[in-house]
Amino acid sequence: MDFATRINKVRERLGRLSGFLFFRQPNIRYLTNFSGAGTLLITRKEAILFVGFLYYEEAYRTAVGVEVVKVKDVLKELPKSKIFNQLRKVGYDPHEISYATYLGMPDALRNKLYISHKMRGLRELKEPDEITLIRNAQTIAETSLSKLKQMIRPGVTERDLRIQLEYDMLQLGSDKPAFDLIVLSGARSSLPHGLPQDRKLQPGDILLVDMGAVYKGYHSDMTRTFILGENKQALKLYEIVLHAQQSAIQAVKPGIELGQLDRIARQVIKAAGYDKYFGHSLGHGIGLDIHESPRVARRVRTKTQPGMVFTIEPGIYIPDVGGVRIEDMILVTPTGYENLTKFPKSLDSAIIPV
Ligand SMILES: [Mn+2]
Repeated sequence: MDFATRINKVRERLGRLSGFLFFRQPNIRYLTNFSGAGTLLITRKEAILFVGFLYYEEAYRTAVGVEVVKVKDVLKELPKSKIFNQLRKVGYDPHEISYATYLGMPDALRNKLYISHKMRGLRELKEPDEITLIRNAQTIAETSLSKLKQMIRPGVTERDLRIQLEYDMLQLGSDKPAFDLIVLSGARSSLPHGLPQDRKLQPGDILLVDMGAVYKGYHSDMTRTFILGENKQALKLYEIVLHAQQSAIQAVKPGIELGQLDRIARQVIKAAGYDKYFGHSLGHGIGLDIHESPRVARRVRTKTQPGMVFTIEPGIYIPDVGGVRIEDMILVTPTGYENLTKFPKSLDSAIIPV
């Protein structure tokens, strides 16, 4: 990882700003290697990481290419610092702070801060090292899901499955789960982001598993839907969703609009008559955040570029009946794409005999 190049990327994007303040962890980690809490100021000449007592030791041991300054209250101390006083306009992304933090800023700080979206796409194009870490996270997830598949049978609960998945991923080296793992069965599978409960699996159930690992800060994200034994309606939904997903994936190449990918998948679902049951966007960028730029949604005009990694995850969710979602991570390559998700998803592989 070349942190100096990354900091230069920030400087190239400054435009008329004399500096930029970062408050959120993933950006700070991306730019400094430091994975704790702090505030990072990047100017044309300097890069200073402000941290409190809790993270000071970690920061000076791990941060690369920045000066580490210990503070008690960065919001009060920053505007008094010599470096800050030399700056005129300092950009920040309001998504990185809470409204309470904003209200708590002294005027001397707030008066120099300008809302800026210039750094939104900073992490959009992944370096080879980052892709390797995403692959590692995905391998952990796939190994764990393969093992979990052996456990899927009537009588086991959503919670049992979630615990096993989380345990196996941690044991295989995951920093933590990439998000609260989603394991939903029967009609509950229609809740796109529901929480696993004590419901026992039954013959004929749909089982939706949305899961991811984190490896050295980098996330993976995958959804597989299984069918326990016979369920004609589930088979039908599965085939439609799989067709929608494959249609969008096969269209990935450099220069295609991200919105176009969404529209391709949505059209397949619409043609089958289920578009009102596909209420979310097609996918999202992934990396140091589970959801990051770029968005893969209907009206996004941004064009794909080699190095982008994003999910493609169409779904159909019918209340009181159930839902099907299939999610892979796609890397845009110079000639097309690579599917980073290798876990089987054919209809045959989704059916679990009971
Ligand atoms: Mn996802």
